[in-house]
Amino acid sequence: MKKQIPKGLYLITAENFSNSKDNVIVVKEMLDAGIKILQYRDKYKSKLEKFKQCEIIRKLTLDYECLFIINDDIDIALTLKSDGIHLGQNDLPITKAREIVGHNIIIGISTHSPEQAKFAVEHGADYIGVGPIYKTFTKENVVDPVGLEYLRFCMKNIKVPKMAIGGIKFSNLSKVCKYKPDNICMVTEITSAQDIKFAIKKAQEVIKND
Ligand code: TZP
Ligand code: MG
Repeated sequence: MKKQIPKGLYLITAENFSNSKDNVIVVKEMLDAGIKILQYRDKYKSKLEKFKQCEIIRKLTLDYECLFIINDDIDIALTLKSDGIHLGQNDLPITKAREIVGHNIIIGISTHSPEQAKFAVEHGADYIGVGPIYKTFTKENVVDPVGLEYLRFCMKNIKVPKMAIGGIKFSNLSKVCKYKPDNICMVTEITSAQDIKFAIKKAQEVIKND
């Protein structure tokens, strides 16, 4: 069965911005802090290296009851029975991805415009990424920031859960929270924190109270 998407902080791995720690170490710290939705994302490793990390993370996320989404690699997702996959605008079209993964797996789609958001939902996306809200240096070849206006549009017009992403830091978190997205994604603000557990608790407090 397709799992429910928990609201709140949505975290993504970024080994290049993790103070020389590997993704597995960082994920353990995130899980210990109580995160409930995690995406494995790594643009630099070989398939085998990604598979090995995901294999460990799949076990950990089951133990901690954390939803596990894999970016890009549908084959790894199917092999390890992740809860979902996340695709961008230049990946396999959502309808083709759905044919492969079936209906018990969550598909999240990154969107950057009202047209892309509507298209994703009409073609069966279970949630959409909305961003980048602000400028980000985490992702290569990223599109220009879409700003909070696009988040406002999605909150008003798009039915599936919305995940705000891109350049979200403690300095602007409250501002984004005001729009009440279902999920808020902070990548490097968390992965590069000296104390990941503390950073997660702090973010969760802001999200809960705003
Ligand atoms: N997709 C859109 S922006 C982004 C991704 C994966 C990176 C966001 O990273 P950060 O460090 O929170 O700006
Ligand atoms: Mg992709």
